[in-house]
Amino acid sequence: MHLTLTDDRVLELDRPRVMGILNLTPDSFSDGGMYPSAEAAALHAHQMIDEGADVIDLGAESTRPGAARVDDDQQLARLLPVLDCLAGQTRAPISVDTTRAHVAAAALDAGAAIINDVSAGRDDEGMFRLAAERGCPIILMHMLGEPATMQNDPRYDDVVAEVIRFLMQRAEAAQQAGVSRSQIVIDPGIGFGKTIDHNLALLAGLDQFVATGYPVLLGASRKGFLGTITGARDPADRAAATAATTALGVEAGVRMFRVHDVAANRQAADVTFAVGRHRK
Ligand code: HH2
Repeated sequence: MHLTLTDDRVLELDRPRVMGILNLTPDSFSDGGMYPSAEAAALHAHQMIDEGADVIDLGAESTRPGAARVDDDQQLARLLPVLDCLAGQTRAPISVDTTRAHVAAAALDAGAAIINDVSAGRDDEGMFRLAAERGCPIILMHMLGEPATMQNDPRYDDVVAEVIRFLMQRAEAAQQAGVSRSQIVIDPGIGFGKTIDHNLALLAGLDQFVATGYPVLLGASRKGFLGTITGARDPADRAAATAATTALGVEAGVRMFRVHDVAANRQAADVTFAVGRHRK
C-alpha cells in the first residue's frame, strides 16, 4: 500500500508513518501562536523531520471546538511564506490541513503534496475535483456537524459503524469526482463531535477502519480526552498519553499518525511495529 505524491515520489505505507503537526494559527488548542515568523515555523518543521517525522501537516485554521473561521486569503497569508521557506529544503512531503479548495490549490502549487480535509469534501465541493485534477492523496476525516457546534451533545447509536459508514460514503463521492481509490486515506476524527466514550470506542475499533482496505490516519495527539483520563491539564504534558494511542493504532494496522510530539510517537510506533512483526 502506498500514496503517490508526485510523478517521482511515493509514500510507502508498509510501516507506520508519523505526520508532524505545524499549526500556523494564533488559537490552536495546544500549539497556537508558537511561531513568530515563517522561518521559525520552518525550523520547527526541520526539527520534527530530524526527530523522525515522515510528513509535515501545515494548518492555518484551528478546528478546536468553537474556533472562528479563517478566510482563504488569511489562510494563504499564513501558509505560503512557510511553504516558500520549506520548498526545496526538504524531501519530506507536506500536507495542507484545509477545507478550502482555493487554499489547497495554492498550497499544492507552492510545494504541498497531500490534502488533509477535516470536512471530507463537505465544506467546499471543489475539493474532490481539485484532488482528482492534481492526482494527489487526500485525507478524509469524520466530523459530526462543524467545529462551532460539534461538541454540543454529540450522539450516535453505534459510533464505529456510523463513522465508517460516513467515511465510505465520502470516499465513494470522492471517487465519483475522479479521485483514485488508492489516493484516499480515512480518519475517524478523534475529538470532532465525540464524547470521551465515543473517542475510546473509536480507538478500540480501529481494526474495523483498517478492515475497509483504505489506509487509516489517527489524530489523537494531545486531545482533551487524554487530559480527562490522565489528569494532564496542559496539552503539552500529553505526549506519553498520545504515544499510548499510537501504539494501539499500530497494533490495529493504522499507518499514519498526526502528532505534535514526534520523537515520543516515532519511538512508540517503531517499537510496537517491531514487536508486531514477531507475532505468530
Ligand atoms: N485534528 C486536528 C486538526 N486536523 N486532521 C486530521 N486528519 N485528523 C485530526 O484528528 C485532526 C486534523 C485538531 O488538532 P490540532 O491541529 O492540534 O488543533 P487545532 O485544530 O486547534 O489547530
